[in-house]
Amino acid sequence: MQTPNKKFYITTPIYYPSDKLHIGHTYCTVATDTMARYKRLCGYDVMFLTGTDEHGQKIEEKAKEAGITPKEFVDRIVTGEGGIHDLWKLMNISYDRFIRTTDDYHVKAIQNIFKAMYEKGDIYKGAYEGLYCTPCESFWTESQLKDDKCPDCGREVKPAKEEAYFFRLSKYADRVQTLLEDTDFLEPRSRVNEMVNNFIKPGLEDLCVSRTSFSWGVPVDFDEGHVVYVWVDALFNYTTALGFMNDRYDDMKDFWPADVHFVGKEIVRFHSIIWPAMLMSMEMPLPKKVFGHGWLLLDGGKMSKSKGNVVDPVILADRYGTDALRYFLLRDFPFGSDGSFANDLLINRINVDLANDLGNLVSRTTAMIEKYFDGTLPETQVADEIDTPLLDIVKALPAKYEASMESYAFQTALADTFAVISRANKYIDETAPWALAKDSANNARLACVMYNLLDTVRVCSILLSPFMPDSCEKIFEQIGADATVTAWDSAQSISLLPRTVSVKKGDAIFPRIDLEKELAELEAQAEAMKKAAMPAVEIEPYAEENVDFDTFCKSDFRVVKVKNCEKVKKSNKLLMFTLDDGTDTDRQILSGIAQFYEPEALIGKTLVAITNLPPRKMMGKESCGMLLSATRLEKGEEVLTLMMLDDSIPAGSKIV
Ligand code: ME8
Repeated sequence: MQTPNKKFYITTPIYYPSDKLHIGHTYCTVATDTMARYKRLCGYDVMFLTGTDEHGQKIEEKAKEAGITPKEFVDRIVTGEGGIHDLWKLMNISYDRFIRTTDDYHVKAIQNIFKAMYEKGDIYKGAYEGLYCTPCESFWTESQLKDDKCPDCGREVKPAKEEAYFFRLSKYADRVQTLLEDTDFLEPRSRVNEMVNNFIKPGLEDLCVSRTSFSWGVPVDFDEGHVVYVWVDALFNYTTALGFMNDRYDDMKDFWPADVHFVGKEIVRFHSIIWPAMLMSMEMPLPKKVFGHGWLLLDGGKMSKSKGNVVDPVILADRYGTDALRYFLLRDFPFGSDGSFANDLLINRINVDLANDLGNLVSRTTAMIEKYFDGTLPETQVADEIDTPLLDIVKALPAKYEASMESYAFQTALADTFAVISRANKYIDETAPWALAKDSANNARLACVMYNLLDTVRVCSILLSPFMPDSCEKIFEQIGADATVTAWDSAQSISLLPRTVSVKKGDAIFPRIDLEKELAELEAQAEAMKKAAMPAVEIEPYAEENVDFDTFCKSDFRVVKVKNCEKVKKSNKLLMFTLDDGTDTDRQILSGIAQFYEPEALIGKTLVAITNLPPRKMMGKESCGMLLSATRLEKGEEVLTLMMLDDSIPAGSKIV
């Protein structure tokens, strides 16, 4: 049923413009776009918001490294060539509004919001002492750390102390817990237990909501030197973009509360605990739902630019088409769970579903109608009972599809639709049009078969259009379906195409891909990207003097295992290693690498040592050998990486 004038407000997270976006970011935005398009198709007046989260220490530091201002830095990534705006254009993202947290109206609104919570007494001044993760802009308590590292990103945390403002998160703990446990505010349901057990039950502490250690943020306008915590700044974007506490827009009454926020699983905590608590403080209605989707993994881990394991959506969309990529993302991975990305999955999916099943159905049907009927079907058509199974599943499809879409089960909606497409291909085999065409007495029957195929394609393409908007338009054109038979309501009925419909066979909509060739090319490209991501190294001059072979052979290189490693007291540089060198006696080596490694992180590692150097005393301790490492200059600074070997190599093995 069309639902005229009903509003639907959906958001993506606002992305950090600290690097180029990768396929993981694209995944979330494509899902949101598909949902927005589906709702528009159903007759809703949709507001689809996306944007960028431009403040914080990470951006400030990156801009400094690049030698430009933070604003110049984010402008490059957001609006510059190949930036976020370009990516969303390429991916056909139909957002209605794009917010940048550096937009004036947003900055002013955040100041107003911060002051309102302060005046209410929900924000107060105190001092913060804790462990800070700079990339995540998050303070952690000792007990929240995972293996002494940030529980979100696994990186080092640093002790930090600052005078700061706090939000009384603890005051809202009970209400938030009830919200999570007693309503379906947060989905999938499995995320509720995680939030309640890991964060709420252990005790919600008040949240530090201002920073003084950097300045790239929204200034607290009543206390110079403080900037608003980036997550307060970021979360309220969902309301400031509608005009909350500012004059730029006036859409709060129409679109707030949001129908759904789509967010990745690692930011569910911010959206399902901190966000509702702050809205409660502001006495505002809560969003109807937060949906925490899974991650796209690569080689078993989360994609990250710093690890050099990202997949570039631009390369894939350029090679295989935007729609094919959009389809793959939502067809292969269940939205609420993690999924592993791989190029062969993408290519096989395109070949099997799009080129073979859908593409072939359209091209075979239109080609046959051109061949047998010069492109236009005759009025007289004869039905047969063999048509019934196909027509029955076409009729049943929209309700199933709708149920899946309403529960964000994109994968199921697509699987069901493609089951009908496969059924239609089977119907071609069952009805054998080429046999019917041999005798003109069968013309009316043949026309009916062709008509049923076209109409099946029409219904399926309506349902696929939120996923693959451009391709479905092309299909509509080829099968002669104009706007009067491609709206949402038209998907609910079969046989809506005019009986004497004319088709226009066009180019293949989804060309088949040569799997082997493409995989090789993609791999070569990924290698090149990895290389390009490597930091530029200043090569030290090579030694001019040769060493004779016998002298070289005297050096005794051995595999050693780190049994213990600790800092040498009163030394900034030295780490003291206790090593298993395969003999019964531990070997002690001192190494001036404390600035590059935390000693605990090295325990258990397999390293390489030269063992026949004369023992030497450093800071009163004896060192028997030297550990080998790779050293180089990066941006003028010395960087060092210890040579580490596969742990399966036993200690004492000689290296020759
Ligand atoms: O978190 N697979 O920004 P962000 C799936 N600025 N999703 C992924 C992904 C992957 N491999 N990598 C990233 C932020 N994402 C904040 C949001 S909202 C008020 C502030 C998703 O650029 C990630 O899960 O780091 C998150 O939902 C989104 O991309 C933005 O990540």
